[in-house]
Amino acid sequence: MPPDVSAHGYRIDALINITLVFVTILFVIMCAWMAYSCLRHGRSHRARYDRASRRGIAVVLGFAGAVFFVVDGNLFVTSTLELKRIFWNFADADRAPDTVRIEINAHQWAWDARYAGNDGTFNTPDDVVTLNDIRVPVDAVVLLQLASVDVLHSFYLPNFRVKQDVVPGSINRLRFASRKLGVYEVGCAQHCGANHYKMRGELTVMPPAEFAVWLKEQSDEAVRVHEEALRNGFTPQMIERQWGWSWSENL
Ligand SMILES: [Cu+2]
Repeated sequence: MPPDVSAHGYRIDALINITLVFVTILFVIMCAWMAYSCLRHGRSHRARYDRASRRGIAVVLGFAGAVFFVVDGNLFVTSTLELKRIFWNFADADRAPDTVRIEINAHQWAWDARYAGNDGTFNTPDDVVTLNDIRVPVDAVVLLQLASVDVLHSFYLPNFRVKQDVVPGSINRLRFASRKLGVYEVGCAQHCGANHYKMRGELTVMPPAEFAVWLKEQSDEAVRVHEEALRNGFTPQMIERQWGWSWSENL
């Protein structure tokens, strides 16, 4: 996996690693058991069908049950708790004062991103709209609302260990926080058509001050472009970047 640069990705990695340890231990036990059986029973006697004793069946079921309980049980309990506390805890992210909110519009085959702009309100002419170019300040909690205009896509940030299906007709959410400056891949993790492989974007993690300057400049530019378009006879409905929605508070 690519390096983890998120605040909570280590939780996912820890879960994968501990599962890998369990599976490795089981694999070694199985191999040793099979090797022992082959050596012990090789040609020394003829194979024969054997109905196991009640005790034998109980031992096998007990062992299988214990494996299931420990390996799958750990996966289930840990992931359920962490989804509730962190990854799907959108209420806390929405309440935090410095949360960065972004609307993502997926389509074949690109990611549009929308920021509220200088007025702090979505779906207004000063919104900052980008194509395959998402920028966030380092260390801030980022809350996304994701929509699709055509087919199923999946917003995937491998370096942040988060992934969320984007479903036509509904708005899904995703939260993450970055802890390292850099440029990271945004991928689509659902096969969404012939050019699915091209559906990639960049997530740039910036110093907060630089991010604020960028957002302000882009918002001013958006207003200028909007007014120019109107002067040139475009109606607001004709302007391509007019796909936003009011930030949905109750999802
Ligand atoms: Cu896609």
